[in-house]
Order: sequence, then structure tokens, then C-alpha cells
Amino acid sequence: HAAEAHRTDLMTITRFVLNEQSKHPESRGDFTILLSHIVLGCKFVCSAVNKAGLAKLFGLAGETNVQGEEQKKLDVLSNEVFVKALISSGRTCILVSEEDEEAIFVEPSKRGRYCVVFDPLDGSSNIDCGVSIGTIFGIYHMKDGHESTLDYVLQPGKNMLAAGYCMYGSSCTLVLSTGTGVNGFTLDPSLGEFILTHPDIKIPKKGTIYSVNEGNAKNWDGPTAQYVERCKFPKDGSSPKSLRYIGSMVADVHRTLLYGGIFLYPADKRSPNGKLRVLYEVFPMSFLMEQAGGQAFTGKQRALELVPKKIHERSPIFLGSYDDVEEIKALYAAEEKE
Ligand code: P6P
Repeated sequence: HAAEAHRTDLMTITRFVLNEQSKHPESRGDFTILLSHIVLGCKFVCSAVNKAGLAKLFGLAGETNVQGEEQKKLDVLSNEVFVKALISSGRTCILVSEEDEEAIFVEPSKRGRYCVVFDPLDGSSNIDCGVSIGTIFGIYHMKDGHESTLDYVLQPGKNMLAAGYCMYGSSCTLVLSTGTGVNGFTLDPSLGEFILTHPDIKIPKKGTIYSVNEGNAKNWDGPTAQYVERCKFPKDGSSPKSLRYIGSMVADVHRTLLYGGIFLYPADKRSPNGKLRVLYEVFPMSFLMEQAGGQAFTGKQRALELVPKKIHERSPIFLGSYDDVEEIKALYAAEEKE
């Protein structure tokens, strides 16, 4: 009967968010409306990404498609979809996108109380070889009645109300936290609905996988080099960790969240702040990791304590299983003392 009940009692992401909303009687449902527009964007990008390969096959891509229209690059298309969906929700005031140099200030008639920071299609360089890619987003709440200024998005990640990602891979999976744990939803294309498939995700306390681009090893600082060395040649006689690196953040983080282990994008001599962007890569993934019982560290501090000064600022990041991140924190602390 339980299986039967499960099949007929479909917990869609919309129902799930409404349940969450009912815990806040004062809520006017604005957040639910905002999320439903983000979900709409994810559904659209999912279908566009899945068709992209096909388009390439029939040579529709390149410059023009059969209608003779300019074939937009997927990340540009995805960005337009999310910007339009977020503005049309009437619940946003500032948008920061990886694709736009400047922040978007929503016109007063459509302005709401939320600021959304997002990477519409992270890892898009991987599309042509079929590697999973994704949308990453974070949501800040803006105090009522203030003029929209950049200060509302240059906040530490711990002030985020919600964060999540949608991974476009063998299935379309949306992982979301609104501050009370992490839940995963899988798109059922026949229903066009995201169904709760991973309730209350908790990351294993310690993992057996490390995930880093070993090609940058020459440029790593001491603690990172030491940590990776330990992963490969453990001193305590334990077995070496496995290396898994996809090179698409959403895919690497999703595997880390479900299987455990640590994902590293360290600083190196060429890029002292690493490569990943604070607002719409580091913060949302760090928020999710902490909500799932893991942690996230920049090499200097808890990632969510960082206060960005610029909207496209970068930071080194070490995130994943609590104990694994604890180990690299100790190495950085020891270097601090020297
Ligand atoms: P590297 C993809 O380009 C991306 O922004 C992230 O999705 C990914 O984690 C990282 O860069 C990979 O960078 O230098 O290892 O190729």
C-alpha cells in the first residue's frame, strides 16, 4: 500500500514549497511564486539542452537553424529565459547573472522583494560532449521599501533565504534548500512536474572521493598540495581516496552531496582567488552543503561568511563531507601559525 500511496500521492516541488509556506502563516506566497518561476526556467532549459545535441546532429546549430534564425548559444538562451521568467514573476528587484556584466535592476512596476543571483548554464563548455551541466541560483530577501542598491546582493552567503541547482544530465534533477534541509526533485517529463525523489539529503560525514583538477597541481599552495598528497598516499595506512573530476561544478557537487567526499577549487599562483564565482557558484553550493550536514571553507574562512565586494568576485572553495573539509582546514590553520 505504501508503494501505491507513493505512486498516487505525488509530492511535486510546487506542493512541497506550498507545504513549506504553510509553516509561515504571515507569508503572502511571494516566495512560492518566485520559486515557481525558477522551476519554469529550469524546465525550459532542460528541454533546450536535451534538444541541443539533436540540433547539432542535423547541423541546425552553427549560425542559423531551419527558420533561418540566428541559433543562440545555449547559455545566452538560458540566461534570457531566466531573466524574463524572474522579472515576469513580479517578485524580484535585483538580478545578478554570470552572463551579464552589470546587475539588472527590475523596473518599479514589476519590482518585488527578492534578489536572485544565478549562473543560468554553468559548465556550458561541456554541452557538446554530453557532460551534465546545470543552473545554480541563490535568493536574498530585500528589506521592504528600500531603494534597490547593489548592497542587497553584496551580502554574505549566510544571509541567503534559499539556494539550489538544477542538473541537466541523464535525468533533470533540482536540488533545493530553503534553510530547513536539502531536498532533491526529479523531472517527470510525462507530467512536466518535478517529483520529490531525494527527501532530506544528508551528506556522509566522511567520504572516500576527492574532486580537483590535478592539472593545476604545479600551482597549488602548500596546504592544498599536502592535502591532495594525503588523499593519494595516506599516512595512517588507510586506503587512498578515489579521484573523480567531471569539470562541471553542478555534476561534481551533486556527486559529492550524494556520495560524500570533498570538492576543491583552490587558489593557485595564476589565480589567487581561484576560479569559481562567489555569488552564484560558491555561496549556493556552500549553503546546500551546510544544510546537508557538510561544510564549505575558502582556505581562510567559512565560505558563507565571505562578504563579496564585486558581483563577479571569485573565491577558492573546499566543500563536502564535514570531516574531509575539517582536515584541510587544519592544514590551512597550521600554515597560518607558521
Ligand atoms: P577547470 C565550468 O567551466 C566551471 O565554471 C565549473 O562548472 C567547473 O567546476 C570549473 O569551471 C572547471 O574548471 O579549470 O577545472 O576546467
